Amino acid sequence: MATTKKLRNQLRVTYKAYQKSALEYTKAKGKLNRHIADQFRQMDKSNDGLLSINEFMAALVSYEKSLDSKTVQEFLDAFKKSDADHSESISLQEAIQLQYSFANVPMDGWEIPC
Ligand SMILES: [Ca+2]
Repeated sequence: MATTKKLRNQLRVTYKAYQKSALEYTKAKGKLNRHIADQFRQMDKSNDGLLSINEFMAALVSYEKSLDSKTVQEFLDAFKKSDADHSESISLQEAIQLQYSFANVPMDGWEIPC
């Protein structure tokens, strides 16, 4: 019986830590999603909910002042990697998905950040 009580206590303590971590994980996802959504909306000059290659490059050129051919190629590669469905544009979901991929975190579910 002592073992059962000990294991039950261990389960309770671990569950509390799990709940705390789950809450922090949810908050971290929300912060990242909102940040990417804000950046995305600033880059989406046509307000169609998609980033064209022109919008993507224009935004990155404004961030990175010293552009050489290597940097431009890196931007083009980033665009291609972001455009998961090969539609020649990036959706907000694709933009967020890429960040989860870089963070090595699975993207479980999708909701539009507010
Ligand atoms: Ca657009």
